[in-house]
This record gives sequence, C-alpha cells and structure tokens, in this order.
Amino acid sequence: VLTGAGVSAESGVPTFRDAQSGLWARFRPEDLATEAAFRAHPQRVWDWYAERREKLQRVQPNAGHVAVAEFQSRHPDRLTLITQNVDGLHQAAGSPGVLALHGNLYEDAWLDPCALARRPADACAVTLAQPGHPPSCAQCGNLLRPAVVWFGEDLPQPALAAAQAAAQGCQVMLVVGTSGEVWPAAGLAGLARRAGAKVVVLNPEATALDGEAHALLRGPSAQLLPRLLDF
Ligand code: BJW
Repeated sequence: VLTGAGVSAESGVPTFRDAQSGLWARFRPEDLATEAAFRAHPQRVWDWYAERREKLQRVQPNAGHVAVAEFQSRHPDRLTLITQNVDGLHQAAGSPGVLALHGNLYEDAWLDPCALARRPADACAVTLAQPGHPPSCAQCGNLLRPAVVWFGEDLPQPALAAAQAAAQGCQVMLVVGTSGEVWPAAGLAGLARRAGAKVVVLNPEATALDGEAHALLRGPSAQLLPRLLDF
C-alpha cells in the first residue's frame, strides 16, 4: 500500500494540491518546502511547520488508517505500508514498520554538520529559541529544522530501498490518496506494475498514476479501504 495526503483528508489534515483547501493553494512550495527557503527565511518556515504540528495534535487516524493497521494485525507480514505522509497517523493507528519516505513532522534534525566539531551534528546542543530564529546550537549557531524531506533532497535511503523492493515483490499495490505528482515515490506504482503486480488506484479524483492502474476505485479512502481490506 502506497499512501499520500488524501488518506488523512478525512482526519481533517489538508492535502497539498487540492485547489481550494490544499497547502499549496495558499503557499508556494518553493517558499516553504526547500532548504533554500529555510536558509533564506528560517523563522518563517519554522513557524509554518510549528503551526502544522500544533494543528496535528488535534487529529486522529480515520477508518482508512485503521483498516490498513487491522489488516496488518490479522495478516502479519502480508502488507508493506509505504507512506509519503509526515503526519504519523498510520503509526498512530497501529501500523507496524511504516516506510515513511518523506520523514516525520514531529522530529527535528540539524540543518548542517556541527561547524566546531567537524563531525555529524551530534556535538550540537540546543539553546532556547531566540526571537526571530528557530532553536539553534549554543556553540556553533547550527539551526534545527523539521526532519521532513524537502524538494531537491534525497529520501531516506533505507526506507526508499525497502519500498522499491516491496514494489517489485508485491502481487497487488494499492495507491491511495496521492496525486502521483512527486517523485521518486510516484515511480513505485510503475515499478510494481512492470514487475507483474496488479495496481489499484483509490482516489476521488483523477491522478497522474491512473495510467498505471489495472483498476480505478473512485471515492474517499476512509470509505473504500475498510471495504477492500475486510478479510
Ligand atoms: C483523497 C481524499 C480522500 C483527497 N480519500 N484521496 C522525476 C521527474 C520530475 C521531477 C523529479 C523527478 N525526480 C525528482 C524530482 C524532483 C521532485 C519532484 O518530484 N518534483 C515534482 C513535483 C515535479 N522530487 C524531489 O525533489 C524529491 N527528492 C528527490 O527526488 O531527490 C533526488 C533529487 C535531488 C535533486 C534533484 C533531483 C532529484 C523529494 C520530494 C519531497 C517531497 N516533499 C513534500 C513535503 C514534505 C514536508 C511537508 O509536509 O512539508 O512531501 S512535497 C508534498 O508532496 C509532500 C507529499 O508527501 C508529496 C506528495 O503529495 P501527495 O501526498 O500526493 O498529496 P497531494 O496533495 O498531491 O494529493 C492528494 C491526493 O489525495 C489527491 O489526488 C486528492 O484527489 C486525494 N484525496 N481527498 C482519498 N478523502
């Protein structure tokens, strides 16, 4: 199962590309979801993520997340869950071993290696946030950033490699709630199809991956997934 933002839509989490309610309807991705944007305006980007973190405190997994987790619990090791989502709702629903391709909104990472220690950032230590700046290292000034994958950044290699192996080894891939616009995640559907899997797209709207699908199920995932995975 490969999921995107749409699987969390019925939990009240905005998607990215919905023309009205999507995050990119109000903000330009290049102003917020790139390293260059963070370096240019660290506080603006930090605040945007802080606001999203705060809103996510109030959301719960929906019937779609739960259906996947319950299937995994009934059939251990039969379903690999790959998500582009950073909201942690699959994990909150109880899905084990989620392959999170775009990181985790709740975690932070250091922007740079520690300038003083010339080592990976493990020598850095947080100081209190100063007004106008995200939290930074008291010694070298290194900034904390959200541990998500921005445009132009590599995906976490172990998760991507495991996702590609699962795509190449599966019999069926469900592609749920993603526009299929963002690579390399979008390429997993074609990888599965070329390796012989049946590909089923679940989405209320057309997607860039519909051409890879053997079947298209039009509808919201919180309704479709419980019916599809009820065995
Ligand atoms: C419902 C529903 C309901 C609504 N039920 N469904 C090859 C070709 C072209 C470009 C590239 C390429 N390879 C790499 C690139 C560049 C780039 C990219 O893909 N660009 C394209 C946009 C053109 N990719 C990258 O930069 C990636 N890195 C990379 O490739 O590194 C190597 C490299 C480096 C340098 C140069 C080149 C290569 C990194 C991508 C990182 C994506 N990051 C984000 C932000 C995460 C942090 C944050 O949250 O702020 O990840 S962008 C955003 O898009 C987020 C999502 O995970 C991702 C995918 O979006 P998703 O989930 O599909 O959401 P939507 O909104 O698009 O769609 C929602 C869907 O739900 C819709 O279809 C609705 O209809 C549906 N829906 N309600 C079910 N109830």
